[in-house]
Amino acid sequence: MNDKLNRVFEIVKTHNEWRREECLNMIASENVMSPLAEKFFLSDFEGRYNEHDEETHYQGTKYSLEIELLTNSIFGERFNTKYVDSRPIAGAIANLCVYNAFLKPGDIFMSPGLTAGAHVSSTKYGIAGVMGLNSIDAFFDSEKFVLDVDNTLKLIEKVKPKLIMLGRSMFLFPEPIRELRDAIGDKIKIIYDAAHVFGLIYGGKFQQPLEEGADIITASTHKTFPGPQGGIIIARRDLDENDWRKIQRSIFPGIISNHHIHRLPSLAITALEMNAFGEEYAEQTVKNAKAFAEAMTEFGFKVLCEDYGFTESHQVLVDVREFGGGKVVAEKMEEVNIIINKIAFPWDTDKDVTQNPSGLRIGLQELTRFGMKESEMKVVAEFYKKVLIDKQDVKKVREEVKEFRKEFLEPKYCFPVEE
Ligand code: DSN
Repeated sequence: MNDKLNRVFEIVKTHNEWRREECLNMIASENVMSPLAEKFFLSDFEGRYNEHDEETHYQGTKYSLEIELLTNSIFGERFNTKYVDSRPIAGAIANLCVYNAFLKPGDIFMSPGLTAGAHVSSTKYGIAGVMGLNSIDAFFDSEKFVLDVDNTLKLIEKVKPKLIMLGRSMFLFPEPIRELRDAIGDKIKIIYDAAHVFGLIYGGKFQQPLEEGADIITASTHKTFPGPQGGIIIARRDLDENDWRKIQRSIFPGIISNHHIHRLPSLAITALEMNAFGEEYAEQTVKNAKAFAEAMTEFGFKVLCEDYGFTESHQVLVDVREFGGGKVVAEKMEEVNIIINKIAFPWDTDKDVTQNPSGLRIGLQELTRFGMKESEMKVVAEFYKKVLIDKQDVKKVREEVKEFRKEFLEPKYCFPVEE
């Protein structure tokens, strides 16, 4: 067989075995779909087009339109709104579509700021910068790890942003949406980037942004919400019809031509599974994050926000400067098949984000999905201790990790697959 073709097969097989069977996957932005959602991920929709505004512009689209509308309706029922659009092909693209709907080059908007956890798309380094937007960082309380409302309100008064972006990629505690909304009135739009916590929100175990005063949620559909990779935009039910039209125009013909229809059956299946199991899954995820943070603290690690209960989300943040910094430690942990990523904390600089920042951002949503509970969190934390504090032999710990993972190979909180 052609060597390169052979290598393609090998890469996929080896990767699948490694990440699905031998690793503890703890990247806070990742997850796996259910077996049923995976089964329906590949279909003829994969190669088809359905560009549309109010009208479809291709023939052969009756089922692709139906699956899109059905998917939207499931989310619409959950969030009590008719304003759902599942066409954005990524969370960052959902942000782009919203920015493009409401802002023009030079406009000022407010976002959390990179080292306070903003997604790169909301900073000058990402989509906001590419669009020529002027993104001003809100103030952040780096002890409590929440937005500093008083100073941010003063800043809002001074710079008069056209839009406020809340929600973070480093995200421990809810945003003070209600406080902001009450203080600023309804003239400035509040957008909530729910990408990381979307599954927790869907499961009713994190704040409910639309009920608390946000106008629009953008999200990706594959983090704590364990669906296919993609994005979604959901607006409050009483959003001005014109504003929703601006968003939809921004989606098509603005930003997206075709919208990767093949992911929608899996997205719909995941949403239905989340209707059935999402509350339990979200609750266990947060419990596991807290249990993991406690175990890490007991083993001597500097876990952030101990005085505030460590976390209300799927994430745990650990200051690992004493072990060489976030990059060094994340690479070290990969040697034992524990997959995590480095993260910059508020006292780091923007440059540190890609260099060697202070911390680790550890997500517990995927281990939870495979059935781990609080008691397993202690075992997982102990692997960190063995590597970083006890400096045990890496090969030995890797074998222990693989052995431990073998007990947790089936995703839970999902429908069975009928053969
Ligand atoms: N950059 C991703 C994260 O890991 O948070 C989100 O897109």
